[in-house]
Amino acid sequence: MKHMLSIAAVSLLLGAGTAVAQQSSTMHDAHLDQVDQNDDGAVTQGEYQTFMTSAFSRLDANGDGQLDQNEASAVLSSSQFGSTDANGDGNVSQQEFMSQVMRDFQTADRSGDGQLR
Ligand SMILES: [Ca+2]
Ligand SMILES: [Ca+2]
Ligand SMILES: [Ca+2]
Repeated sequence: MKHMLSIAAVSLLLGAGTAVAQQSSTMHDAHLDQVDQNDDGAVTQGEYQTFMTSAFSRLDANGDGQLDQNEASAVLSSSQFGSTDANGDGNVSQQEFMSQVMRDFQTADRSGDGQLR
C-alpha cells in the first residue's frame, strides 16, 4: 500500500477534513466517511471513483485536464507522481490518475468484494 494515494491528503484538499493532524497513511474511518456518500459504512468502487474524479478536478488548478507535478504535489510524492505518470510525459492525465487510484482501490480491497470498509 505504499503507493496508495493518501485519502487523508485528498480529503483535506477537498476541504472536508476537520483534523489536519490525522495525516495517517492508512485509511482512517474519518476519511472513509467522506468518500462513503450513502453512509452505509462501506466505500464502493463507484463512490471511490466519484470522489477521485472530483479530487482530480480540484487538483487541476489550471483546468487543462492534466496534473503537473506542482498541482499533484498535495497528494503525490515525486516518486508516486513518477509511477502514476504512465507515459512519462511529465503530466498525470485524468486517465492516468484514475487508473492509478482504481489500482489502489483494488489493492486496498483485500477481501475482493468491491467495497472498502
Ligand atoms: Ca457507501
Ligand atoms: Ca493542470
Ligand atoms: Ca502522462
